[in-house]
Amino acid sequence: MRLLHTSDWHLGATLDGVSREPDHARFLDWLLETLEHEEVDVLVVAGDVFDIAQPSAEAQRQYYRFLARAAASRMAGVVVVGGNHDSASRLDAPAEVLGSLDVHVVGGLEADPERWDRCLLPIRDGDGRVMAVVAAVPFVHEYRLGVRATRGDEKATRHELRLAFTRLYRRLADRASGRWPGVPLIATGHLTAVGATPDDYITHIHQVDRAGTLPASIFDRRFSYVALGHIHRAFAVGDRPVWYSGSPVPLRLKEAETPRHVLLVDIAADGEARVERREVPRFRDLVLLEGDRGQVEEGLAALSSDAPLPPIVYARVTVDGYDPGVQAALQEVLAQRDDGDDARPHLAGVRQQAAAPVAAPSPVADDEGLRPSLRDLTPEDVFRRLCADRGEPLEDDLLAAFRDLVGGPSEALGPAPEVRATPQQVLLLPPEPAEEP
Ligand SMILES: [Mn+2]
Repeated sequence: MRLLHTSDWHLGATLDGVSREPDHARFLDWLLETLEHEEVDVLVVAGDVFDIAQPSAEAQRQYYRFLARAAASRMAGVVVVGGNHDSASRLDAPAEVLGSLDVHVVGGLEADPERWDRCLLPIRDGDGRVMAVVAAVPFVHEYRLGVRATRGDEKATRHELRLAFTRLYRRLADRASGRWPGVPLIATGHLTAVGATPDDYITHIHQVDRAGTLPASIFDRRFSYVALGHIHRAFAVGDRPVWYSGSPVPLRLKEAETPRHVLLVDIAADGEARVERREVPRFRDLVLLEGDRGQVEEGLAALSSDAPLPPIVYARVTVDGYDPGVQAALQEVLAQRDDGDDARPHLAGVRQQAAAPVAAPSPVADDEGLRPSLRDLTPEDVFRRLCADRGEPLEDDLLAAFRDLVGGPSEALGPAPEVRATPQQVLLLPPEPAEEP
């Protein structure tokens, strides 16, 4: 039996205002061709189908159109589970209609273990024989498993979390092997397992385990293969047939640095799994231009790409002092290019960085000069950044007026240090791509 494992599509995603809809359209066309060409029996989508819990009509249309085409193919079935970005109930809503098309959706897990059997999906061949059973486990918050963070005893809580997941997968393996003896078992999951690197931007989707890593041992050994989602890079977890497929469309600059994959998995009748990475074609370049203003302008003028969609460009311009003309100058370089409107690169983010590090700490820049998440900032921090970006001196009476308006001094970070924005400290920051894998 042949399975194709993919995850983390994030349909509806944008990158600094640039819609990735054309990227996803091309990926889904390619995926359908690959499913056909490779004679795949089952497609498994391991969560984060959509980028946000309330996806646009356009993103939903893309999803349903794909499912309709997949259902019309020779495949025996499609399995879709919810990720941390998906709304479990929204994904589950059309489950019955989709089920009649052999598209099996499990958006969320019920709290009652008696109802977990819903996750067990027998995949039948043309003769109605069960080829394999998929234990379709979506993203599961620990409270669903009865795990609570106990303050002061992290080790015990972590142990409890691992135990809870181990029990979940063991129970599903018990039930599946009881009902369909001798049939290969496959599981899915949307969680953070060991093996991620800092470049993978792990987010801690479980409150009780800030280390964020679950070992491969939580997956019962009766599963021939475990298809994971959440981390956006393809790799095996330990030496078990437990894999992340990664995101097929690079959703941020870092992801564009490594090839994107789907995984083709052959499962023998005895349950032995053979995994092959299949590289997804590059539909668009995400480009970083670094240097002084002249170098970046030159780079932008000379930029070429053989990918079918126009590149998305980030610029990091080294400046001696804040240069208010950079953005406009780069836009002008773009306008001078002779590509048609459809082929012109998108300038997604322009950041200025001081040539020499500035000694005084500033709320504008964090340690690495990276843009902190908006949720780490107080309204006052944002106001200070705005003033700094615009070169407005932040006088005491202006600050007082601002505090008056928003109702007192900012609280989240305590009293902000007294800082006057000097040009060297100003960073024009590109909105970085989505925060979470
Ligand atoms: Mn994701």
